[in-house]
Amino acid sequence: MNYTKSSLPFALALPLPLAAAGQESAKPNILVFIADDAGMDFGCYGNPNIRTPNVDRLAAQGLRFRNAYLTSPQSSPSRTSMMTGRFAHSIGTEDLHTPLNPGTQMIPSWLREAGYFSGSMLKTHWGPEGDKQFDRMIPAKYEQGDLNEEAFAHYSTFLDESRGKPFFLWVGFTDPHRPYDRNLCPQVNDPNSITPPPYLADGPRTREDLASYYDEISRMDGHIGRMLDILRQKGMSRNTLIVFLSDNGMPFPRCKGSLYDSGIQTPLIFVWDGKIRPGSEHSNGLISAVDLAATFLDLAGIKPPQDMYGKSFAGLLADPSGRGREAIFAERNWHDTDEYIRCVRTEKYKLIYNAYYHLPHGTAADLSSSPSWYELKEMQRAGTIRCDQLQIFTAPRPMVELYDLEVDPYELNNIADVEMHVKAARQLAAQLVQWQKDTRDHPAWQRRRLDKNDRITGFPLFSEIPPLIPDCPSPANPQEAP
Ligand SMILES: [Ca+2]
Repeated sequence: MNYTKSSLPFALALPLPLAAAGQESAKPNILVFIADDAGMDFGCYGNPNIRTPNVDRLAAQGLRFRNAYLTSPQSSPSRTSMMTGRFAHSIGTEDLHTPLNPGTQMIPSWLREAGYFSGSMLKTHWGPEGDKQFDRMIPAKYEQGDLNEEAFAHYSTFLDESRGKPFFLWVGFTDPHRPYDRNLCPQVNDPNSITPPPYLADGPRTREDLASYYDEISRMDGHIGRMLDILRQKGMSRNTLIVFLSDNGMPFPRCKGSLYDSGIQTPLIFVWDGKIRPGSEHSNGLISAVDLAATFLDLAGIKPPQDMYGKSFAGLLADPSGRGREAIFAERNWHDTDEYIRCVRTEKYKLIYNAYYHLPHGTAADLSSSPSWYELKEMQRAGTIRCDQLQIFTAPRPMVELYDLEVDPYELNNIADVEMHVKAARQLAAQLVQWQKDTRDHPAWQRRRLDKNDRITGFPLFSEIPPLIPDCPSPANPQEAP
């Protein structure tokens, strides 16, 4: 266990005594806002061009985690992992769209034992076995590009219904997931003010594509502001822990679906009036989303199950100077294209293992039909594409990638074969293998799914999710791990 004070009951770790909350319940309400495919593009995370006043205000009111990472750059694996405190491959949800298995508990099940009333609205992506663990599935939908009025009314009703009990409410926005329609979303971000990351094209179609993504983030930001106003008007803010994060990186080439930081780093903000110091920041070590479940259970006074991988970081809410994890782990599996990628990340290094190194990087279908993708392909045809931009189209690719994140934050310079880093690479590879053993990861050769889309053209090959093909022929000397 790595988190400072994480073995202590949360109340003992707080500098501000819970008694100060008067007659309020010691168990906080927990309100989670989760974006769908948002990267680090928020004003409070250093993007000077995007308009996110409400999320920025949350950061000013609470604790902003600088180094938080998801366990997968894909929606359903990431969400089921954070909801169960385990890695997706440990619970059989590692391939996109795979529903939770019967009997696998998520956060609301455990919280119910502590007297919580739970609800979920909008995107879930864990399947019916997850849905039924909530007391309420709150009706809400987008109409004409905006969240309908009924959504806010039902949200308000849920809050009223929860009175007398602590609540756990999960709000899964579908912004800024593709497809984008600029006519259906207020255009509040200027394409000309955007600087694309270096691995994308700096052209008009990519800038317009990024502006559409920014606009959907801004729309979600407005919805968050409105929901927080309703919470405040009901006088329920004081004992409510508000959490904001994303489920995977932005829906652009080399981001969502990749294990680069652009795929797995997430904004993570915790706000709790009177308990978390406004404007505080955690940057000492790393945070993994696999620890969210244990943290919420800790705050609710519940001991996490023994087989839960995640550990509580509740102690950091009171003392953000405490140490986070030394290393985080993440995985990428089938997502329109089959993959078996694993990574370990420390503060300095990231080591990535690509089992299918003979193939180009598998890209999610919504990205390989995006204007940003086509603009890169045009540059490739014209011979103007740079090597780092070409990387996702190249095969074979490296089996092992190693990046020095202190000098190469975009992970463009693979130093796996640079002698001065070989010792570190070996240590990280050993850590990765141990994690795979500890979490019962399957070997890469054990089973496959067919690709749904061509890896180079993005052309759809199948309309349905191809079947899992278990018991593939094993190699002569099968390795359990890389
Ligand atoms: Ca997503």
